[in-house]
Amino acid sequence: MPPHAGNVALVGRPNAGKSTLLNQLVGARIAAVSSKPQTTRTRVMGIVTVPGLQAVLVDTPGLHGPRSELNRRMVKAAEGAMDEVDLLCWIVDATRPFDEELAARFAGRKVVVALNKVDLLDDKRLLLPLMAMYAQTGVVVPICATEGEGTSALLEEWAKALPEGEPLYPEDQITDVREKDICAEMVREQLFALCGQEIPYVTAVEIEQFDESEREAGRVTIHARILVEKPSQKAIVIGAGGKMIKKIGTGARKRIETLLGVHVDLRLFVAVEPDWTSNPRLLRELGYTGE
Ligand SMILES: Nc1nc2c(ncn2[C@@H]2O[C@H](COP(=O)(O)OP(=O)(O)OP(=O)(O)O)[C@@H](O)[C@H]2O)c(=O)[nH]1
Ligand SMILES: [Mg+2]
Repeated sequence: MPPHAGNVALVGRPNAGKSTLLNQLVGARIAAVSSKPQTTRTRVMGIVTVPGLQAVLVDTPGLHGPRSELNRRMVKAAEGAMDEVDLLCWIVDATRPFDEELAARFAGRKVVVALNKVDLLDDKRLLLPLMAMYAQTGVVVPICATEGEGTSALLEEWAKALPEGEPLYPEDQITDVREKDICAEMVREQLFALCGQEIPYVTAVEIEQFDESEREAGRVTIHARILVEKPSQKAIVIGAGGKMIKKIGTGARKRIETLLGVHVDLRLFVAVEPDWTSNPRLLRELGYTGE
């Protein structure tokens, strides 16, 4: 069979497991994952190369009803990605009822449906009626993104749906996201994991310094600034006696060290920027484009 290659957008509702699937397929943690919805804010690119297929993946923010300017840009980033790809892979949470609204929205598009989180279904017979409903939209493949189950069947369906073509990227390249941007995502992931319900949504992370001058010697120094909207939020992120910020730093440092393969000296600073979720200039500087 001639090789197939093309662009695939991972789309769906917030929290369906899009970023988990991206990380699983590229074999590294390049996208932030959390149990809270709206973790992903921008497009994250990953590359999967297996015999006969190279899929260039775009992980997108979940499709949701936008409230703030930041939310609006997130949805726009997802919609923009949808328009530019050869194939949509709709990631569905199998524990949720059939999603009529998105099914209608994707009608007429080339779609493969990944029915995710099947490990959470006590009774696997529940899968059949769901698969039948999603089959109206595209070929359905049940998967468990956290364990990687069903992913080879998914890649086979992608290969069938993508045009014939030679790989565009070297087979060992897994992303074109800058290391610096992945590091910011890893700090943001810790904010989602550790900071309660409100804080993740009012914080952003900016890498102020990424010093690789000692990389050969096995050391990289990173300074990251965590933006919040109010002084009270700054106090929460820092925590009593600096405990919270320390935890965030330790968690993020471990992930970044795994990614870079060197010792990382990570310093975190917290700054109040009252209107960062609505200020176009700040949003642009933070990489949230889509005016
Ligand atoms: N049990 C189980 N949990 C999963 C599976 N896939 C993802 N999850 C969990 O679902 C939650 C959301 O995963 P994400 O990958 O962040 O979801 P997302 O679709 O990228 O979400 P947004 O970026 O907010 O749109 C996390 O807690 C994951 O660990 C799965 O196959 N089984
Ligand atoms: Mg995500």
